[in-house]
Amino acid sequence: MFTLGKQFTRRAAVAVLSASLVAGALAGCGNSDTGGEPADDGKITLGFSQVGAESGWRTANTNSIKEAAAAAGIELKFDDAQQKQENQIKAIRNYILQKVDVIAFSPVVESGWDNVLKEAKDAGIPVILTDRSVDSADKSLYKTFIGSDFVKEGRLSGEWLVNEMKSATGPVNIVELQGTTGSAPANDRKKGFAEAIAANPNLKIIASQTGDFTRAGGKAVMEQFIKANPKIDVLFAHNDDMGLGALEAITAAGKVPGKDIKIITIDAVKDGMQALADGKFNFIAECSPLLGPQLMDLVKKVKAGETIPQRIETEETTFTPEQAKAALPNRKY
Ligand code: GYE
Repeated sequence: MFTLGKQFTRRAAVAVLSASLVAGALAGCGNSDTGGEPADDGKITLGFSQVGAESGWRTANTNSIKEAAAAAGIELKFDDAQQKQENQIKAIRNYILQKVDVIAFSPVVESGWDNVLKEAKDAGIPVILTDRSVDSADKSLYKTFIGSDFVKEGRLSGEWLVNEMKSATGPVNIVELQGTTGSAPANDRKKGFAEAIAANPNLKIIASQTGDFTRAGGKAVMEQFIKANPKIDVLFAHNDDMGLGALEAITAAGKVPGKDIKIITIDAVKDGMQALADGKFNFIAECSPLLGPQLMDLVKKVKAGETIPQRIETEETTFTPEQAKAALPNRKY
């Protein structure tokens, strides 16, 4: 049995005791008296559990977090969970044991977080969700969720397609490359897209499978889709990387991406934007990975005991090939 509570009480007591000894010593050296409160050197330690390194989006997100922490003077403990929930839970438990000031993480899947979030809450460590959310009913288990509206991204993708195909007479066969099974972006993008095309019965999703948000996954699944379905008109990929992997499968099958098969993706990382500017992709709904500066700001506010909104939504746009051409020279990631 894991006796977290007792262990923490004892450790906390030791920490307070040693902190007040330090404070006392400092007071003796002429520093102002802290009135018995533990000395606070103002340093903030953030424990961050990252999903993995599955995509260009994720690399940009990791860089943004590391750079922003350094710029804000926040000590960052960083762990890459390699797309495994068990690794994230382990990392979070370690951060609790290390008594970091704040924990932030991007949950690989939506479900199964209640226990570890309760452990953090019981230890008095605030948690911030970044990028992806959890389906916990108890919203007091975390301070805020900062990230995109994934349903909207799926909906914008579907709306573009409805307009693009408005004069199509026959059936339009769509294949879908889903993100990581059980992840918020995969669930929500699928939902938003399906809702947007629902009123057009000629737009039909004929196959839908996960490519795990990776290039290799996108390529392998697209190969199967092409083998099994002689007529594919549209690919909807839940991220750029899967779309980029699928490009290889499409070209190898002797088809022209962007023409024989129209391609819609989400993210708008540099390689995706290049494919769009080159006419290999047709449309991208943006999802911004640059969450670092806002996250550090929230960490400071949470540490200072300020109230913050329960939900902070990232601002984003969409891109056509022309817009991608214009944006590419300034694209940082
Ligand atoms: O779209 C994908 C990444 O959670 C929004 O994860 C993120 C998604 C992003 O692997 O490329």
